[in-house]
Amino acid sequence: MTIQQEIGFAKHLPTQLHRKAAKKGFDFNLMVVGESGLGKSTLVNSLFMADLYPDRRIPDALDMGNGNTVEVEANTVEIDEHGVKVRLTVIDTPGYGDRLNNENSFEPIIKYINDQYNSYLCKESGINRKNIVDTRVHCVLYFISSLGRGLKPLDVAFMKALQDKVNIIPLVAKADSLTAKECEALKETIRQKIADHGIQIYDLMPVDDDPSLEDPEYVKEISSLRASFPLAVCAAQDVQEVNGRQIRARRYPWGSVEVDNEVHCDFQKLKTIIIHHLEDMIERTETMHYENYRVQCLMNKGLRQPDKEILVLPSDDILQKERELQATEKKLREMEKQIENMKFEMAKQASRSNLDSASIITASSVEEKE
Ligand SMILES: Nc1nc2c(ncn2[C@@H]2O[C@H](COP(=O)(O)OP(=O)(O)OP(=O)(O)O)[C@@H](O)[C@H]2O)c(=O)[nH]1
Ligand SMILES: [Mg+2]
Repeated sequence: MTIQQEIGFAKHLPTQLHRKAAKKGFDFNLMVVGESGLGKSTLVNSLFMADLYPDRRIPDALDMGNGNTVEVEANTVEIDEHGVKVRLTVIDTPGYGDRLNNENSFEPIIKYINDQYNSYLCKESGINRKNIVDTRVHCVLYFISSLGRGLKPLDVAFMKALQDKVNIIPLVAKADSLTAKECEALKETIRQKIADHGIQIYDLMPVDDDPSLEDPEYVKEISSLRASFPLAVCAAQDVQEVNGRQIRARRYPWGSVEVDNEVHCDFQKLKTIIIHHLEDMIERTETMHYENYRVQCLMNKGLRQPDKEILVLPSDDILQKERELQATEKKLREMEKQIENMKFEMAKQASRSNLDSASIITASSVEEKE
């Protein structure tokens, strides 16, 4: 694999994490959510798969039946860059919005996210906690239509349902259908709506309170990325020849939209965020979102009434397994105690027999002297 084909995880991880990750490897799970036909499957394929497998033909959305994603589908690729192992899982979800009643569109997505927290919680309370594969969703790319006038009520409802569970990065999909001016206006409307509805989106790692303490390059990068939210993306799977260069582009009769060209869309910025802020997203998932879930679960197990909206109870067989694990752990602890007791008894006996032989020796030496 040549340098250009690398995704860049290794280069941007702090040395400490680099060394740790190099040894163990770590998981990063990225989910795409949004209305049907906005280009979710195409984007995730362009984002990583084509980089990793330049020679592999990734089926076009139209090659696969009618192209729709019909169920939550997770694909994992193992990336090894300069000894840093990343297990990257991309979770593609079915688009919503094309039904009259979209009430249940949330269900499979929220269920998937909760199920991963739940299984992590169960594994964490089991005996073997060392090699847990982390399937928790660390980031959701939320696709907003470029044809609308901002956020639809369903977008608002969806993002509100997700905001306490995952880091959301909002995207304007198929940005190639907008002029630069239209794109900026739509971004502004979306930013305004997000603020009006109090929706929590992923806030890039904050710079130090005193920006002069930070690396000026870093401060510049964060400010530029923040100002670009929601990122306007377009995607294409096919590699085209544009001006003698092989690039991913959408070709139109009047010209080409280059996916990786920063002037044409924010695709590169999205890649930068995922790569540079991966560690931060993993940490926030652990310390904020998973912690919320864990606390809710604990409260639900008897202390308080469950929060109906957030909680999905562990299923009966998972609870049963958890009970079995706890029983095994208890037995092990009892056995350990018994072994400790036996050791103690043996040591006591040994010291007693030592004492006895010592007193015999002393007695016999007294006799000898006499
Ligand atoms: N103009 C334009 N078309 C795109 C873009 N990305 C994808 N498409 C096209 O849009 C259509 C739908 O793309 P998909 O990737 O299947 O969309 P999806 O969001 O996964 O759809 P569902 O699986 O039904 O939710 C395909 O014909 C793509 O070629 C884009 O950035 N711009
Ligand atoms: Mg799809």
